[in-house]
Amino acid sequence: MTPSPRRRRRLALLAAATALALTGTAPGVAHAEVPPDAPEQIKNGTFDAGVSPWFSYGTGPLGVTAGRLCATVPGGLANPWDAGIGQDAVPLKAGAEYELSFDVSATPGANVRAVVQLGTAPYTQYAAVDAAATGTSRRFATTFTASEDNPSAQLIFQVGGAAAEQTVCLDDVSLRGGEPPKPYEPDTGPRVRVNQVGYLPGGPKNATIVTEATAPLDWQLRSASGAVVASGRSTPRGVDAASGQNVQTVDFSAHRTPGTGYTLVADGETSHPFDISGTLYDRLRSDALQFFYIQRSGIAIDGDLVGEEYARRAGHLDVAPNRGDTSVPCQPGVCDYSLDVRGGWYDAGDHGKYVVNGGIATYQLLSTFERTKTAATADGGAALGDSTLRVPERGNGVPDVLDEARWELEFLLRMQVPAGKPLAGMAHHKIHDRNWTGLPLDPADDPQPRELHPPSTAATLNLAAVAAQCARLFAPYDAAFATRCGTAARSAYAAAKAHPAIYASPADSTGGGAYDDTDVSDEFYWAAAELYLSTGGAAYLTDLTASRHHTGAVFGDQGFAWQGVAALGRLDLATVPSGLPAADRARVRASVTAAADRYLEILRGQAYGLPMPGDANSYFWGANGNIANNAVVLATAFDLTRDAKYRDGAVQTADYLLGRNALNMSYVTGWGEQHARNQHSRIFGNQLDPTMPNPPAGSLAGGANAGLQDPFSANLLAGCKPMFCFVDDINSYSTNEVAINWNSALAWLASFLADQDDAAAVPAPTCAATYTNYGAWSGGTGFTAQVTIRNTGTATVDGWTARFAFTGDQRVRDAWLAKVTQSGATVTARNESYNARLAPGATATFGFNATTSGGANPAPTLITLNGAPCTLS
Ligand code: 9MR
Ligand code: 9MR
Repeated sequence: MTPSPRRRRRLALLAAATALALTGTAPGVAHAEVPPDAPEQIKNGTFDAGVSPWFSYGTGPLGVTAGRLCATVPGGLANPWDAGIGQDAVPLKAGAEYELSFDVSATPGANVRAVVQLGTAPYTQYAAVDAAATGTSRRFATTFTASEDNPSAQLIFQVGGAAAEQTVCLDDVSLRGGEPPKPYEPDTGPRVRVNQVGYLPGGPKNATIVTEATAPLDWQLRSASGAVVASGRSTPRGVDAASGQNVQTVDFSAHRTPGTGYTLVADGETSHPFDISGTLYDRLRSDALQFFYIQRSGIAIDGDLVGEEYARRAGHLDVAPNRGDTSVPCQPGVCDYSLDVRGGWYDAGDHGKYVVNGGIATYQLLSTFERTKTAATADGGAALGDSTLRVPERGNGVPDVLDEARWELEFLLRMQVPAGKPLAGMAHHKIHDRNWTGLPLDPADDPQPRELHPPSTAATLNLAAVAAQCARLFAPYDAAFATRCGTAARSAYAAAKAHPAIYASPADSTGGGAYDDTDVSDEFYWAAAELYLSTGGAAYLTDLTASRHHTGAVFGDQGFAWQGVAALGRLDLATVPSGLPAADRARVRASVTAAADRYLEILRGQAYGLPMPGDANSYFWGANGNIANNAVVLATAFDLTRDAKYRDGAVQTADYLLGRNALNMSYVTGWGEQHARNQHSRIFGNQLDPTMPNPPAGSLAGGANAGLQDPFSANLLAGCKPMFCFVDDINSYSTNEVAINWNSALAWLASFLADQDDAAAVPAPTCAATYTNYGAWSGGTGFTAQVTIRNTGTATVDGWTARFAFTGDQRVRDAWLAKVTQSGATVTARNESYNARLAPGATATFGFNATTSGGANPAPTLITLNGAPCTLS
């Protein structure tokens, strides 16, 4: 980093004041001349970018204090080299001249030996400086000529050997000389960029060629045997803003034949191989969902379920050295009680648990399930039923995705301030370690004290929203739990209204992330929407319609994430049946398709085909989650309209995530030829400790982030074009972390994609249906309803099954004119022998009595006949 004017002044003063300390003691080497503009070889020698890439051994943890790198060193070590602070990968050129210089202090005082050496035996020494360090920082220097080439030498400050414990601090460490360091060049493989997993037979098939050519190029699609099965000419697209590359695009959608091992050849390059198949995404759905079990806190991860490499002890159940989470106190001064906040998912690569981010992730798992009740292609939800995931709850009669969501819901409920305490009903913003821990670290080995942080309005509304979802979705499976969720949702919402502006501090980011947010109007909207959808309560309808978010622009170009959740409310109001007045509902739905149209426009403007603009502001921390969420909006527009262009947009988004991008990188572990596998994680620490696993298949990396907010990427990638601002290295937490909210977006999208099968042409409806509720019985314990279906096709239907789902705990008690069964909230009606045949234009009617304990009871928005959706009237 360029020194600030203030820092430059400080450097000049220091140089003048400490000239006497400048000594040249390189053994056996004549003093050399180093020109003033000689290149710097040390990375982050000013510590402006934090600790990375500096390491230490034999010392306390490294930290940056007042701009200097400091560590404590135990007294009484036998040798100088028994403790060290250093940097690897320092390049040396034989015969080149170098100047090594640095500021050092040691309190109370010690000898520090700076050595440039071979980092492994025989530790060949290229230069050394002995610095008598005292409590006052002084500058030392030496010059030397490198005796050999070494692309990866080590600079080490040997800090052991003093009798007393020391605090050693370094600053402005510099090694100037030799050749300018080579800029990092990622290996991006073949210049023809495809979805490395593959394409759906009836879906869009697009690729991008990186080329110097400006005129159209010939392309060939080859089968696994090498036979050319399709060919054509590419479309020049000029220089792509996001990548800075000159590119052309290929559209081979017309080739629909399933197969494995296809390649695309153009401009003398052969793409990574890919499949054309209608089952591509089936396992991605379960992989992406499986991530959550492996991230669980407070339960041993069972290797028999997910493979021995992922087996681990339960984390944070107060078994030493853990110091939480069964009775966690607040930060000093925040509260006078402790809470049992065991369970939940670890948020990301750290061991923190945050209500705000837990909220959106839980919402998306619940929404993945709820979609099975409202979307025609979800086909009644068999793929998301019980025993579809490898979780301990499989076989309990509850869909596994709900079991997984419940693991977090139970934690979120525990974060609510108990009755009788100040701010009762609010939710604590987060619970995490008092200080940051190093990597890797098995959760069960975390020795840090755990602390509850103050309640916040945002966290409280996240709890209200997902607890409300919980109330309606769990009602058919576990009435007691649903009731507990409903009670928590209402009390949290009331508490948030009573305390509408308690914000998490942006500065509260020691030992955990801040997740700060000072605009909670969107959280209010989302929570009111979910409560309305579950209860039908007029007060919630009043609140949500009064919110500026109800009619405002909630689907921005850059998508939505944990901080802006109005879109979650809007999506659910568009899809979940409710009593929203028809005109308002139509407007809500139109807002989703308008957003989807905008995302399609953006996608068509990007030569890599993603629904995200190409400027640096669109590549930010966790942008892959937002990109997936824009695909969720596209997918929802398809579910609402059955217009294939929206489905195609969602499918193309997957292309970007799975390899059709500037880096030729699949961002999903285990998927594609070249995939991210070193995401920042204390659990999946394989890159640092080979006995630990890589992230499991189906883990989504945060993705390219032009902000480069971690020192590793800041050093390595400075100046990168937005789409190149990513590195698959565990140190790069701002480009390459795992996180529950990114995987929940992937899981939702993957589930949608899996449901599209071959992505064949969408057939016109061949039935119409009416659902009539004849009203509640006196006492409100049940109601009577009737469904009429009409064959609007041209062929006779011989034998029919009609299906729809209730919103909450409604249960069919008895039925007539069809054989009616119910599983969860889903009702299946099969014809009787006397009404099995429906000639074109013919109708059949059946009716039922159902019980309910209350809550919203709207007419379903999806009724299918033999699996195909009917138009509703
Ligand atoms: O590991 C932490 C990661 O989960 C967070 O996203 C990130 C930002 O809050 O911080 C990481 O922790 C680093 C901390 O911020 C600074 N010291 C080094 C920590 C480990 O890389
Ligand atoms: O996803 C979060 C991103 O939007 C923020 O810009 C970033 C910095 O505040 O924090 C991200 O969240 C991290 C959290 O603070 C700590 N756990 C890891 C999360 C993912 O990196």
